[in-house]
Amino acid sequence: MKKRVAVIGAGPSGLAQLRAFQSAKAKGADIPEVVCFEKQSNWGGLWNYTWRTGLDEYGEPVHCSMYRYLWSNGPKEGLEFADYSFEEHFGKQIASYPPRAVLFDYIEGRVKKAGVRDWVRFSTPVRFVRYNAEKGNFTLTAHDLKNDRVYEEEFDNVVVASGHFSVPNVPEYPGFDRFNGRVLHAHDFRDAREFSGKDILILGSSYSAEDIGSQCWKYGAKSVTVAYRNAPMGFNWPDNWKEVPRLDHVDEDTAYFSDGSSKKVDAIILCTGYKHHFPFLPDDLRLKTANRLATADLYKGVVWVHNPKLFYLGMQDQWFTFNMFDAQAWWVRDAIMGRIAIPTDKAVLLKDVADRVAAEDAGQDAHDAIHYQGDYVKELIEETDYPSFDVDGACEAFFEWKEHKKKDIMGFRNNAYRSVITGTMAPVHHTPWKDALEDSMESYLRN
Ligand code: FAD
Ligand code: NA7
Repeated sequence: MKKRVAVIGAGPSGLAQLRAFQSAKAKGADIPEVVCFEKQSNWGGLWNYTWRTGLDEYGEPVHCSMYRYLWSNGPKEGLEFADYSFEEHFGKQIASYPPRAVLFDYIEGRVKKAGVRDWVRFSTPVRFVRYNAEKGNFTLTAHDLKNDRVYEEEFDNVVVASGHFSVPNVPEYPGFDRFNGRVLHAHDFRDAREFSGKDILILGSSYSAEDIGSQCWKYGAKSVTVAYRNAPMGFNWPDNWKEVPRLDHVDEDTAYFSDGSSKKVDAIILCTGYKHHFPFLPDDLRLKTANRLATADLYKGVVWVHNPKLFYLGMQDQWFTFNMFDAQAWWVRDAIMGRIAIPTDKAVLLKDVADRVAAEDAGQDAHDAIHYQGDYVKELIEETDYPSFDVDGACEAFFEWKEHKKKDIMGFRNNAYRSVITGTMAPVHHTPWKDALEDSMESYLRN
């Protein structure tokens, strides 16, 4: 009997897993039966935008954390698929910071070409996975939402690719319960126009704080105040943008900060990060990790050390995204197909994890972190047939990006970089980001 592999999630990570198996099949390999379970009605993961927030039409938590007008927050040259370039997809080179719809189209293009859509069971959340020690396999419980039918199936391997930027980390500060305006988490933010003309307070000092604040600024917020917990982002912000130390409390209409200052605000947006959350996994299979580059308990960043038949994709904090998920998916495919041997001594797996944690901790700054994750991507692709690409060149694009942000935080997206896959230089976008209020795919591709 053929091995059966379950993939949980059809976002960029899960789709990378499908493409990895399909590419082996295309080369003549006898691949396992692969079944991908996706709780949404379409693929693309976070890139599959919905206006919905809270619960969806079936009462399931909405996965989407993306918003209208979201443009890539890093250069596309850092994430390009090595086996499917932007030029192959769009028929030409495109500018470097594509809006969400453009990246969705690119992600979808590769898997459409691979012809793997019928490997995915849509509108089917996985409810539970348990390991059967006596049989050495897993029983997976899924819910077919359209037919409202819960069923079980057995699998030899399970690959968890359910993402970790969807379940919000929601702190509470004194006074939230009597604040007159709206308090929301970044996960529920959809349209910056809602905050046009408003004074907004943002908590957090990472990507969501930077980008949601920038969106609100771009679409006409009156002022943006960002309260940081540990350190400010420190960019050269516009005049109506201020960074202040941590929030102490709020009353009906005013926020009070730890330095004694205060600001009257209309709305509070919590850009306070996300939780690794796997309600469908029991204690012995469930990853518990901080959002970092070297995750807990994953050998090679993908193999669950406590049961090496279970794999996780994309659980790291991310400089590299799509191409790192590919590197992981190709490696996991080869481990499942017996082309790569996973050490049987658990001490070896644990040491690998400890070494990765120590190597990350030894880094001093973002520059080291980018190199660290680049080296990880290189390590994995060297062990499979994933097309080799200039990972150091991708790191260089990230370094340039960091410099461009330092120079002009509202203008960094006006820069262009060279593809490490095709060697072509991207065009400069036709309109500066801050003026490009209309960001449809048609408009973006009009270069
Ligand atoms: P996800 O995209 O989260 O996909 C996981 C999939 O699993 C989803 O389709 C979900 O429905 C499904 N799923 C979850 N639970 C279940 C279940 N129980 N059963 C079945 N299916 C399930 N990266 C970039 O490279 N550039 C960017 O500009 C960028 N911007 C971002 C902006 C925001 C606001 C966020 C939150 C993230 C951003 N990212 C960006 C990072 C993002 O994490 C990756 O690009 C990518 O989407 C991760 O892919 P994934 O497949 O691991 O997870
Ligand atoms: P991150 O990168 O995990 O950052 C979370 C931020 O939230 C970070 O600045 C934290 O502060 C801050 N935080 C966390 N808890 C609190 C509390 N209790 N009070 C105040 N501030 C808090 O999440 P993002 O959403 O920014 O980014 C996630 C992904 O989305 C990323 O990959 C992007 O591409 C898009 P700290 O810095 O630890 O002091």
